[in-house]
Amino acid sequence: MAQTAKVVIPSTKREVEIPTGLFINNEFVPSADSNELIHAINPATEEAICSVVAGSGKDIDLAVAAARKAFITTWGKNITGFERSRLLNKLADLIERDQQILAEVESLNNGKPVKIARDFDIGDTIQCLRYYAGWADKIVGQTIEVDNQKKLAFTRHDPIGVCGQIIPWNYPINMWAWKVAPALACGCTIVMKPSELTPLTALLLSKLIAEAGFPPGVVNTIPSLGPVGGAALSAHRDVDKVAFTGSTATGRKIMEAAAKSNLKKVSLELGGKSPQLIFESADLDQAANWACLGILYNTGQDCTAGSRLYVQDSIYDKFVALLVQKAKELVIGDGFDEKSGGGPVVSKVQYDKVWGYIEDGKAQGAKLALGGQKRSGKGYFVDPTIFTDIKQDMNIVRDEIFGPVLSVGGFKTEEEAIALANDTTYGLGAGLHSNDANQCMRVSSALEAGTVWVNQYNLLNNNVPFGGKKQSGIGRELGSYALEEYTSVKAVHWNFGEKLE
Ligand code: TXE
Repeated sequence: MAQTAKVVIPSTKREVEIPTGLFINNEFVPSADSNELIHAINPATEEAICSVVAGSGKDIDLAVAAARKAFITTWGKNITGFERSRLLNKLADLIERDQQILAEVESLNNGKPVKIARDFDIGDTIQCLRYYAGWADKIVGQTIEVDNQKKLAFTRHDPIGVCGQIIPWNYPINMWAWKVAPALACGCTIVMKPSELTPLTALLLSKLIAEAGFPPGVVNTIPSLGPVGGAALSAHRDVDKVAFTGSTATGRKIMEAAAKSNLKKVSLELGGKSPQLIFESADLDQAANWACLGILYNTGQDCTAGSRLYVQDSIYDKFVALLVQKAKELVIGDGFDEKSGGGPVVSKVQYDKVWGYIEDGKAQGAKLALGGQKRSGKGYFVDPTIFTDIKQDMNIVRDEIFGPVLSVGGFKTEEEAIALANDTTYGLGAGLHSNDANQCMRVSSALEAGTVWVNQYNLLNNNVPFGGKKQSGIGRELGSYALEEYTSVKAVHWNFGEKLE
């Protein structure tokens, strides 16, 4: 097939040339042994955008070999932190140059509004690359006193090696940056597998990798089906680490494949069923704004989506009315329509999954306070949906839905609120709203989650760690903590005076 596809952006009629091959050694190439294609779909119209090569297990082998060669020749320990920093900054500059085009292609393939992709997803991506560019020349070990007359020990934080990175479709560019930036800063090389649902921007970013001047093989990109390319990477014996964001079910498979192959290091950022608690002292108007952002941002396709909301009984009715009023204001529509605050869900599979849960909620006796009606016409649109009168054992309360569906329940006491919030197998995010500082401290300490938001929700910073407890994951991304995921500590014991008799 052709090595590029010409894609027309619906709003501007701009023609964008998208590479459609596998990216190995800074070149776009066909598959070594397969004719399979991945068909990218616009979820707002259900129309095909273009097709790209679907990599095979053999292609993963070739990409891993390229990454290994780069690791031991041009990258790894053969390049200074200063140079890695320069290249990361250069990449950030190129992404900034192409910010609008990348946002348009992201919107086309994922459905999210262009302005959100541009200002938030890609704005954050540029900052993430620059943040880790800052770290690249500051990755240092320790000198440890052993016997200052005769011996010394020191540590080196070596790059861990070749990293397999498997990312999802909800923030295709952003998840790419969260994985690529710390890995490159630490001196690792990469085989990236984007989601088969949203491969296009990863291919455009790969083009920028070559333009920035990264040596061939440092970053390789293999769009592929999960059970093919993702499974091959997780089971590969020459991959030193696999970093994954996606479902808990797939995370389990990846960890198993890592254990059964070469015990590669694994970091997992998985699903969630995050609670938001609204206490009676809270600023209700603000709390309602944050609660809406918590569940409706990215049409609920967010691993920290605050999908369970518990409200203190004394303010329950008032707060639910406020919440419904605010949630109604969000316009879900085509990502190229300026009025849209949210887009469709990403795929038919996701659409059917979300509607399956809405039907479950109705059948299991939850009360619909908003939404719950399908639209006619094309596109995988789901309007904001709020259920009240929930019970803890309902499917909508227990399972990750990954759509704009909120379950609201009540509580009397702080203890009850904490117990309800922690009653889940997940532990990714949690939020609380209260104007009682002591209560904020007590509750934030008791919530079982990797991230707790107090009087806000869902906002992250590149310099603050992010990750999960319980079945929401292992390891941390962002901040200085992510550097630990991509380095291996070597202790060197040095004898300069002790004689062995
Ligand atoms: O996820 P998968 P799916 C949740 C969300 C969603 C559900 C299913 O609830 O509804 O997962 O989505 C790759 N070995 N999240 O099916 O399968 C796959 O190709 C290795 C939460 O899309 O986890 C893709 O690149 N890799 C989440 C990536 O895994 C495999 C974001 C994610 O897909 C593989 C996305 C395998 N056997 C979904 N099978 C979050 N935490 O933000 C698939 N993959």
